[in-house]
Amino acid sequence: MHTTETFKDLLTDKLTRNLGKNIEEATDKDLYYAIASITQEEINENWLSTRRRYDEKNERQMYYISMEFLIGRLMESNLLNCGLLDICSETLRELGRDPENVYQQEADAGLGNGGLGRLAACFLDSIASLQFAGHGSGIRYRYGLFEQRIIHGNQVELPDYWLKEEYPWETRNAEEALSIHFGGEIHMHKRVDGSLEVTHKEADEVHAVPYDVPVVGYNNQVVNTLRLWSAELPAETAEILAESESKYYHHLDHMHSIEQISGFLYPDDSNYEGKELRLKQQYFLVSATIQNIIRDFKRRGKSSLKKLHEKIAIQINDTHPSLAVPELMRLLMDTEGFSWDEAWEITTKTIAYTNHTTLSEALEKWPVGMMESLLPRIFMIINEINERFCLGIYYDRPEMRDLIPEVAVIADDQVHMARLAIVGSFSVNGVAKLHTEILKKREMKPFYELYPKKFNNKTNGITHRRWLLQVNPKLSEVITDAIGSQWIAQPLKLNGLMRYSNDAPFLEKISDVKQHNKKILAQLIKERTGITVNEYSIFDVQIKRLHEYKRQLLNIFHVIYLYNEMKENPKLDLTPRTFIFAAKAAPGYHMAKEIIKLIHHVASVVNNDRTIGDKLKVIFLENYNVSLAEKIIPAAELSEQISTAGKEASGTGNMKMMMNGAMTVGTMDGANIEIFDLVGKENIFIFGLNSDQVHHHNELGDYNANAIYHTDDRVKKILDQINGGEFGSQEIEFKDIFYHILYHNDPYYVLKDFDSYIDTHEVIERNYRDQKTWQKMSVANIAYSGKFSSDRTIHEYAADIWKLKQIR
Ligand code: 26V
Repeated sequence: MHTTETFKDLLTDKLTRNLGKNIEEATDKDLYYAIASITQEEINENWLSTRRRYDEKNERQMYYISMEFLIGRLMESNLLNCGLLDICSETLRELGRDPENVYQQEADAGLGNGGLGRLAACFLDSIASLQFAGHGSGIRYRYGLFEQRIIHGNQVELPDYWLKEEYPWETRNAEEALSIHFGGEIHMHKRVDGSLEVTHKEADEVHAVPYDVPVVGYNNQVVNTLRLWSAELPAETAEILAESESKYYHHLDHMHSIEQISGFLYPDDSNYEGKELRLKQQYFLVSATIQNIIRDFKRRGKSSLKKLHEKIAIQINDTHPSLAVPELMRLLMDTEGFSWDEAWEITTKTIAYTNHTTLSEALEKWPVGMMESLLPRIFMIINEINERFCLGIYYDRPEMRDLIPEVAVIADDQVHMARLAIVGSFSVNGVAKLHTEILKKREMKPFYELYPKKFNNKTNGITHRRWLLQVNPKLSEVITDAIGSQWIAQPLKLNGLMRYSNDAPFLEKISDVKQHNKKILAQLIKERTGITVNEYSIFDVQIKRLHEYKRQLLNIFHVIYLYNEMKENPKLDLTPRTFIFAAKAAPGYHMAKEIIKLIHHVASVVNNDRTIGDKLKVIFLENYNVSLAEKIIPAAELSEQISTAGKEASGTGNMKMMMNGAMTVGTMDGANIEIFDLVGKENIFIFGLNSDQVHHHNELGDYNANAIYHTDDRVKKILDQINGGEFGSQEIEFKDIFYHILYHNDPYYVLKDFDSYIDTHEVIERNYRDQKTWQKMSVANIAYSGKFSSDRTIHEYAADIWKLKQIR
């Protein structure tokens, strides 16, 4: 156990030995690297012993393959999980340094777009904290998700070169590099025993070099691994190319094109584009991971590969890594000598698939021609999978013959990746109850009929260690003072807080913490935007990627509505509100960028109107990422989860804000439904169409946005203001939004839900005025949030899909 004295000694020692500096001379960056090095030393011992333990006991292991791991900063969570966070922060304060400033020296690892990537990061934390043998496998992108700047209301994207300075948490393991092959020709040769020998000629070779990042369990000495692969030119290729000068430029060219493979993260999570580089990335990740799994399995030397599925489970995060199916087949057949049937049995007992969206725009399909020339052997195998699958239906399920074109893995000259993932796996799961039901009853209906047992639900979760304990230490303390610290290991115990829902001093404490967090956020807003917000106003928060279906537009319409009301009736007794937005738009997503611009222009009108004062403020915080979320969430009072019902698979921001005592205003969508089921209708604000209603309107085509425009004066006024340049100027107008709503018939039902949304916000306002009631609601939300710890989710995956035991 450390004291601030012993920790200070450690720091002094590190600084002298590594930098030749003393503590007084050390910059925040020096301190950051010194603390990282101290932490890494703590971690290394456990890392080694964890690996040894898994090998010796031949423990069953799980590999989570994901194109995204949105891990954010690691220093605080590593310190927390090693039991050093408090002592480290205290030491820094004793030295007259602000721990925040030191921890902020770390680059925020933005290796993901949003929910899907952050979920993968939360899962790794829970897997290690619950002592499961599970690892992550991803890509070490040199550029993470772009940095967002707003210039005159327009989003501008800057490259995120997060590896500019040394990243202290990674270890390069070049000796474990693997070769990946692209292009070339496949030659088949029949051996004397009748088996096929497959050789791959003239292929381009790429090296996959692993960089390992430790995943530290909470207080339990477990350290798992997140292995991130980097694409490099193989040394031998470099030598050949270096032979002559004429080849030198060719060499550089070739090297650049190879390094592109792990060059950047694709930033568009709303619209799938069939870009060859993205396909290369996917195969690169999958091939490196599967080769690595087989190598590890053999190195352990405990059982035959025929039993791979008894020792290994592979979870694929969405369809992005679904080439794992043909790649595992390829390796088992071409290198390990298994027959098709043997290989298929092993593969389909090893791989499990999670679906994260039903939006058709995001469904991955690769042109047959591209797949065939880039991955000739993989394409042959997919073809064979498809033929056997279609024949199977034809003969075994004749009643489904008509459906073959709808379910075929290869159809209309494209490879349908979700179909490949379903056919090639033993488990298909959705990420919230409603989402899984929609998969079974609608989107994947024929597959559900074919394989009812494969389908299952795993409602998402978030790590309460980062999203409560770490980001909201004051709230954590109040909770622990009331119910003890057991909730940290068993988050369901948070429900013990219900005993205090009528305890006035306790409610007071909860509200003091929120006020404190709001004050801190208000300071950050002031620093970053120059705007002073009323610390006692309602902090109404919508933070997530910008998508039409998430309906940031509905939120800003509410703002405009309130503004109009105030202008009409300046004496209106409105409870002051601060609307807080943060969102990145995909660089090529025009409508999303228009909505960001509209939010800014409405903000500038509202914020600068003296008659409004601090009754209404609209804040847009730039460059939403994990670190910014960590600052906003503890201060949130209202959590906007207002997607068109049926569109948001789960949502996880909803869980984070609930856990920090915010109330949800939301539709019956994704995990909102499960929040509703837990807290009851008196502790959540639900509005709008439900998913069945949305579905029926879509089916019948009976929705008429134009009719609402002509009958609801409030709506007409808002749309006309937008169209008429009221927010903006002659040059800046929002005609596209106007036309989109009226001439494309408002595909996300913004106008349809407007009335109910406005009414609900009036209810919210009345509730907020009764602070006692509001605080009680807040406590209920915290108390029931334990279900949304990713520990619960991981227990379910481990029991139902991965069949992992906790290692004691
Ligand atoms: C799709 C694509 C398409 C091609 C290019 C890059 C890219 C990157 C990501 C995606 C996936 C979009 C799906 C997604 O992020 N789903 C979200 O998953 C969360 C975790 O399960 C869930 O909470 C959100 O509701 C869901 O939208």
